[in-house]
Amino acid sequence: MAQVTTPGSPPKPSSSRRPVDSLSNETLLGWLRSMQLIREFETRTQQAYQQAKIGGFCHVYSGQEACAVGTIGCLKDDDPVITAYRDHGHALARGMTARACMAEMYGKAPGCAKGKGGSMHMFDKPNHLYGGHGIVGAQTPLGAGLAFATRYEWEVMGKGSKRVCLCYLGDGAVDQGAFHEALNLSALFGLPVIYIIENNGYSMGTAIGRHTANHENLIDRGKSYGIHSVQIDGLDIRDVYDQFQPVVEMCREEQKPAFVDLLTYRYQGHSMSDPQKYRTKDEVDQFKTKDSIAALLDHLMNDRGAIDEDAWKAMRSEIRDEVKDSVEFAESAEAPDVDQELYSDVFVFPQPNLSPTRDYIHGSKNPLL
Ligand SMILES: Cc1ncc(C[n+]2csc(CCOP(=O)(O)OP(=O)(O)O)c2C)c(N)n1
Ligand SMILES: [Mg+2]
Repeated sequence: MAQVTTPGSPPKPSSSRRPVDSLSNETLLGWLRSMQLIREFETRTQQAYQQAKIGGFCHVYSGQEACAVGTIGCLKDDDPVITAYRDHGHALARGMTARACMAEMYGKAPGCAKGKGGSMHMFDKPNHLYGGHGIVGAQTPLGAGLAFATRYEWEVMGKGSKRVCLCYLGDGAVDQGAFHEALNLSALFGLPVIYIIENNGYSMGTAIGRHTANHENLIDRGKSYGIHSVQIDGLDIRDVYDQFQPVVEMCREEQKPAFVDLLTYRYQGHSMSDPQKYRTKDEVDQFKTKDSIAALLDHLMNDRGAIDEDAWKAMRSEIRDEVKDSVEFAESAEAPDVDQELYSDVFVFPQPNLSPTRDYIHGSKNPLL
């Protein structure tokens, strides 16, 4: 059996007074709530999938919550974010409602992509989330493109201010050619994009040491393109903040890319149909002893005195209600209107004999007719 080799022991912030200590209790309680919301949401997602209410591929984020919440917690509201298919956590962390996210998975009309994308395609333009992408590594050139657009808008068109794009990918995506092309162009053009490898040690059932060379030094990939590269413990949200915030500031100010190897672990199988023969229960249990929600709760309770048992119980109960409501909402919501939606939001205009919407696409006359 292959041994998982992450998380390792990335460097910890050294000073006793840490940057995260200057943040308010309110901010850290917000992180706790957000992480617990994702955990609860994913539990319900699995239940709904097992009841065949959700179809298609579905990958849950349990265990990795500190990655999305901690890194998005360092952004401004209009910084673009793009990710792979394990995307429910990023969507919720970016501000999508549980209702829009759950309805999307149920394939219902009020879902964030009108029920046409499903679990792997969470899009939320008002919150600057550009997916949810199912092809491994495909979002990396798109992340470079988003960063190019922000820089062009600010520098050439004189609109808005400097922005940074977060482009998440799994450890499996670092073997893809498109990823290397994206890194090369980002360094060459000075694109403000941070490639965040959510390194959970596995690409489906293949341990990282079996799918990529020099896996213990992933940051060498970034460095080889002259890109500022750091490794961060993604299980500890306070470490994520302390080490990621300066990276965001550097990219924003200097308008150039960065690379982050964010060490994490997923508690559930790769997708909903994974017998997990490639790892032991002991290994999973060992990582659960370093659970990121438990660690933040411990800090807030015992170091800051910002929450007590009763308040934590109340927070969890409120979150349970919010997620339950999202499930009820998704179950009772309407499915998309097939006549209206099947051939809209597509790049290729439908054949005249296939769709009643052929004359007008997005309210405009179909130019092919
Ligand atoms: C180009 C491509 N090849 C193969 C697949 C099948 N596939 C789906 S997920 C996955 C594993 C990716 O693992 P990783 O990038 O580590 O992300 P994680 O699931 O761990 O979040 C593979 C190989 C795919 N979707 N796209
Ligand atoms: Mg992985």
